[in-house]
Amino acid sequence: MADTTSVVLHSLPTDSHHCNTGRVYGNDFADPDQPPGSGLLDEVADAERELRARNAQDVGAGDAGAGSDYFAALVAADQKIEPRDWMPDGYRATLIRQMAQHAHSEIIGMQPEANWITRAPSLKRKAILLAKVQDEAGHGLYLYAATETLGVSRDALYELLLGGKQKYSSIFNYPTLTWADIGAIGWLVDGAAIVNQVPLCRCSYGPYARAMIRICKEESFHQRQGFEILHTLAHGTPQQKAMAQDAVDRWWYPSLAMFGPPDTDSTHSAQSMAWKIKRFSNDDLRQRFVDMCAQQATVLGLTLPDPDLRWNPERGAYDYTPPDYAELMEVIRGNGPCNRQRMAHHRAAHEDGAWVREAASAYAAKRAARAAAPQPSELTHV
Ligand code: BYC
Repeated sequence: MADTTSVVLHSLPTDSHHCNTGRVYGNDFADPDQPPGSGLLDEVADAERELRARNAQDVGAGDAGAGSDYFAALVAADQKIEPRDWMPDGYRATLIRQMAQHAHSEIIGMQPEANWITRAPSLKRKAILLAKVQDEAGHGLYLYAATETLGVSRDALYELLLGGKQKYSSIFNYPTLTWADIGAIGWLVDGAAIVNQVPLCRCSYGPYARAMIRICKEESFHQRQGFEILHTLAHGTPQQKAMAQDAVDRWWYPSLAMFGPPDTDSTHSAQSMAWKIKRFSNDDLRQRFVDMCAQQATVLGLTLPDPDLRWNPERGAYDYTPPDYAELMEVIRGNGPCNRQRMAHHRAAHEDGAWVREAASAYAAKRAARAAAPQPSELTHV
């Protein structure tokens, strides 16, 4: 392997400890061994170009008679399945499950970060964090809207979440104990999220792929802000550096677990990959994330809490200690450190918001009634 660290360091602005320029970290980081334009954001741009090109060659609405043949042909040709197209029940159910879980994760994911809005260390940090948390709400809304195209209402999805019948990502069941956790979430959690989500820009279901392109562009900013918080702390006082290291130590393994169970235990991967919903397996994406973070940690001046992390020239990847999958399963089952707190908070927020929903419905009904009523000009002609 080339000495990537020196290349990474080389592109850091040497006189700036704010470190918010250059293409060194997060999703703009391209492997120096690869040609320019091979970073994660470049992949998003490629997926967007491909999507537009494919739209231009749209093959038209599915013929109900052709049914499964037409669906299979679309998937094989890397065309997008649209809501109007015939699709197998299992494909629809898988998408609803994954997309709803994804939407719920964005919304529940606002909680651990919102915990620090009132205690952000400066006005600038507060404004950035506010914007980020609002972005997460926006991502949830894009994803709920995309899921609704599959014939399920947002209210129904909310009920499934509140009733514990649908999940959200395990990662949001861990507490944010210090300000450095906001940096670690941005760097590691948003970093893991984007590694997982960039391939979803090429998902076979059109509304999901399109939502993911927009989300990935925004996630890139999220990861940068996390990296920058950690970089600032890691180059601050010894206490600040220790706080940053402690946050990375606590968030590393839960972030690795976000990619799901190992491939051998993944129940949905094979079918989801055959349908081109998922494009890579859980373990392949986890490896990609490890390789990305191992280099970025060096730039931060922090270490990843894995004594066995080392470059393996034969595999062309880092060897690493996998997360504790038994812990992942416990968290998924509802027994993580914050599961109950997150759901209780979400339930209370939902109930508190009832008056907003009622007011919005009353307003919509009033507008509809007004639109249906005869206009004054029509009355004068009678
Ligand atoms: N947490 O067969 P598998 C964000 C479940 S939010 C909980 O491999 P699949 C952000 C899985 O559902 C990012 N459950 O499943 C927001 C399945 O259970 P069921 C969220 C998990 O679907 C705010 C079972 O385990 N990202 O970025 O093929 C602030 C077996 O797994 C988890 C997404 O949602 C987990 N970690 O693959 C900051 C991405 N892992 O349903 C950041 C979209 C597995 O059979 N989702 N399970 O009962 C995916 O890409 C896939 O669903 C997964 C799992 C890779 C997560």
